[in-house]
Amino acid sequence: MLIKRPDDVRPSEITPRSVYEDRRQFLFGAAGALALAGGGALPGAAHAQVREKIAGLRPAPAAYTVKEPLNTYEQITSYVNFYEFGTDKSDPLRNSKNFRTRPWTVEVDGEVRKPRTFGIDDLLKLAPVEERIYRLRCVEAWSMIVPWAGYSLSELIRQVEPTANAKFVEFHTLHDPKQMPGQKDPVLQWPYVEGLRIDEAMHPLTLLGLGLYGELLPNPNGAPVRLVVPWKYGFKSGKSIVRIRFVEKMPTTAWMRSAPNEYGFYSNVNPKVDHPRWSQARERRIGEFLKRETLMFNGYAEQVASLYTGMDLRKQF
Ligand SMILES: Nc1nc2c(c(=O)[nH]1)N[C@H]1C(S)=C(S)[C@@H](COP(=O)(O)O)O[C@H]1N2
Ligand SMILES: [Mo]
Repeated sequence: MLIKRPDDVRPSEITPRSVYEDRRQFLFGAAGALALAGGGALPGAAHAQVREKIAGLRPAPAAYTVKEPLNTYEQITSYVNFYEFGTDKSDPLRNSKNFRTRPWTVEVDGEVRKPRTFGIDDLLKLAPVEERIYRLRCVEAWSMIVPWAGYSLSELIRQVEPTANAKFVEFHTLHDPKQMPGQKDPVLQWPYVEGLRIDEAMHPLTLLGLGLYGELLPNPNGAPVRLVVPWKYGFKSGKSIVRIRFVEKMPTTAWMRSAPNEYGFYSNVNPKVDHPRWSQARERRIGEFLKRETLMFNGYAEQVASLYTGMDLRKQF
C-alpha cells in the first residue's frame, strides 16, 4: 500500500473567516506595515522554525483566490503528506524541525535558452509575491483551504526562455537522506519527481509557492520553495524543489513509477474517475464532519478545462 486510504478526521475548529479578515487587515493595512517592520509574531502554534514574514505581500486578483473559510495554520502544518519526513500525517512537523532551507538553490535547466541557478532570495524578489487562497484536494479524499504566498510559475519560466522542444517540465525535490529520514525508506523512488505539461506549468494558477499565512513556508509544507497546482491532486505539487528541468518527453513521476495503475501523469481532480481503491466523488474538508462533493478540476474548471479539450480524462487520468 502506497498512499493510505482516506481516513476519518476528527472535526476540530477552523479559523472563522472574520478572524483572518482581521489578520489580513493587519498584514495589508498601513498600521500592519509598521507592525511588520517591527517584527511582531503572528498568532499560531509554537514552531521550532523561525517564522519570518514575507515582505511586500499583496492580495491576489479575485480570479486567483477562493472565498471559503480557511483551515488553520495548525491544521495546515500538522496534517500533511511529505514522505521525505515520514508517512504519517503528523510526522513531517516533528521530523522537519531542523531541516536547513538556507542556503538554497534551484537549478533550472534542460530545454531552455538561458539555464540558470536561482538562490532562494532571488526567487523571493523575482516577481511580486501574492497571497492566493486555493483549495487543496488530496488524492486520499480530504481537502483544505490554504492561504499560500507566491506568484505564477510562468514568471520564472519566462526568464529561462524554454525552447520549442520544451514540452514538459520536471520538478525535483531535494534528495538528502541525512536531513530527510523518510528517504531511508524505499516507499517511493527518491528523489520525489513530479511533472506538468508545459501549458499547465505556464497556466497563471500554477503557483511557485514561497509561503503561507503571510510567512515563509513552514518546513512541513515544502520550505523554502514548492509548487502548488490547485486543480490537480495534492501529490502533483512537489515540495522543497531543487531542480526544474524542461524536457521533450513526458516524465515518469515518482507516483507513476510506484503504482502506474493508480496514479497517472495528469491527476486532475475528477469526481467521476475513481481511484482503483476508493471513490473520488466526495471529500472530507479537514475540520468538518460531513463530506462534501468533489468538484471537477477542484472547482477550477472554468479556468483550466480548455487545457484538456479533446482528451479522454478517463484514459488520461
Ligand atoms: N516532495 C514531496 N512533495 C509532496 C509530497 C511528498 O510526499 N513529497 N506529498 C504530496 C501530497 S500527497 C500532498 S496532499 C501535498 C500535501 O502537502 P500540503 O498540504 O503542504 O500541500 O504535498 C504533496 N507534495
Ligand atoms: Mo495527497
